[in-house]
Amino acid sequence: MQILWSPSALKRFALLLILLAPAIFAACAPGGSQSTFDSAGPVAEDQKNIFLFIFWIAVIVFVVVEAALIYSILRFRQTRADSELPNQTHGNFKLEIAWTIAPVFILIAIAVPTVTLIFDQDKGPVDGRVPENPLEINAIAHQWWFEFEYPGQDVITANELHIPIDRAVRVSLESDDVIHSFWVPKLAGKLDMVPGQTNVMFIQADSADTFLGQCAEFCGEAHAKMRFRVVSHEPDDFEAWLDSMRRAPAPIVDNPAAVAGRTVFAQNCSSCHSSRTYVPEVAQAERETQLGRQTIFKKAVTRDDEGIKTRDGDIVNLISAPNLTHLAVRRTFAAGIIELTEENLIKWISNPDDIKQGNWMKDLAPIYNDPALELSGEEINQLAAYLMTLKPGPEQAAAVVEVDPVDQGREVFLNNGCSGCHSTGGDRVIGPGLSGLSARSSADEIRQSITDPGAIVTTGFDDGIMPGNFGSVISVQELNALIQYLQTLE
Ligand code: HEC
Ligand code: HEC
Ligand SMILES: [Cu+2]
Repeated sequence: MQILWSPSALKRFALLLILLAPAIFAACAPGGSQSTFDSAGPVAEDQKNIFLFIFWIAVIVFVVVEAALIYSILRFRQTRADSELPNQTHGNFKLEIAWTIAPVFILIAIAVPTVTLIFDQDKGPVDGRVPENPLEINAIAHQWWFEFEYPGQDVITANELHIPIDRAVRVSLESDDVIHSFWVPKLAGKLDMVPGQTNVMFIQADSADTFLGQCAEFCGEAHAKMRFRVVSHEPDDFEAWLDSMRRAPAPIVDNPAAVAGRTVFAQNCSSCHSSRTYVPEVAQAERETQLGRQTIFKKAVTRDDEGIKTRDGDIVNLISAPNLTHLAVRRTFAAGIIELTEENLIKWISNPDDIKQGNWMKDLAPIYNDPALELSGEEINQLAAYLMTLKPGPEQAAAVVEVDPVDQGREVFLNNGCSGCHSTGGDRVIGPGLSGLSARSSADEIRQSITDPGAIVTTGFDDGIMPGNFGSVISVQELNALIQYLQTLE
């Protein structure tokens, strides 16, 4: 210690601090993309103003106190002529009253506008006025990504929140696992996302722009890589975005890799990732589907060479996961940390840990734990090619082109993970091979096998393996097409 804090070491330390100061203060630069000083909406603006008000009061207090201190040090310092202690006084009634009362007034001056603003912002984003037509959003935090639901609109997305400008957005914050925090510095201060409790906050954007947001509460290994984007649009563009999210992707043409990738996806990815919430019924069932996945995940207790397991030793291979509907129109993925390109998707699927250490996909997806299921390089390329086709197709009007129901049925079969358990030939996979189905079952029996699999259980197979929710996630029209397709399997 002696050596470390010698006067010359102290001097060097001070010099180091001075040299580092610009780097430290750079964090306060108003131009930063997450700077609270560069507010972009009324909520953040009011919060910034109250901060600046308190800041300037603090500056005045600082200057007054330091000035008194420096004055006293200089004016009353000991000189050579002083050989005795100065007059000792105990207490100065007037001074003591003054420095007790002054802080009380300062605190009142700070508390009144602060508390008023807290109550005001609870009601609405502008002057405490209750907004007439706020946009309702549910934001649900997961380890380590964000789910965004537009209640009543049948739209759900992940990691990219789209909002209209100049309109109040009422965000209900929830969490599916641990405590997270929702923070878009340019739009509003942060608020915790707590499991089992809904916190509500308003945001509002002044201009069409993209704002960076992030989780601001330590929530586990990949917390630092849990980000999101808020994209604000002119009102018409926002409605167009909502509509586009409800349109099916265009059929894949002239892209054999993507067609193959769709089957690989159905077999290896669709258990955790929804990709069809453009169908209203699927969107309405999505939250429940996610909670179902999460229920399985919450049974996880141990980990060994084979993977993560329940108390009974069953492998856990499900968890709520980002909705990939129209993934290809997003700018980033893996919760806002990497640009969305085909190359980066290949990197992600090859080893998600290379991009985001700690993510649950790597730990739980069977393709990384069961050597028999490992994907080939070609399959990974096909998956990426397929994911890049996931974007809204042409407007409904243009899409009224007649589709062959058998073709549509084949799509429904591939898109719903049926092919993960059923071959279209005679082979038994997890469920029976479906060739010759029409010879053994009527259309109504097939319908019942799909919508209520427990009702008639095929001999030689266990009940309760085929998911029971297809009746709610496949629309009536799609179901008819699916049955027509299954009847063609010879
Ligand atoms: C066990 C469940 C599970 C399976 C199976 C699974 N994933 Fe994931 N996936 C996740 C989770 C959880 C995340 C979120 C990771 C994060 O950001 O922390 C994710 C993230 C992603 C993302 C980024 C999405 C976004 O919005 O940021 C893509 C793309 C993706 N997975 C593709 C796939 C593909 C392709 C497959 C099949 C080969 C697959 N996943 C299989 C759980 C799974
Ligand atoms: C997780 C695996 C799994 C998935 C996914 C799955 N099934 Fe099944 N399916 C089974 C099992 C197991 C059986 C046999 C037990 C039974 O009848 O419930 C079965 C039975 C059937 C039968 C009756 C077969 C017969 O020979 O009589 C039909 C038809 C069927 N499934 C269609 C579908 C369709 C269509 C889908 C996709 C929408 C689908 N299944 C998704 C596992 C699955
Ligand atoms: Cu978090």
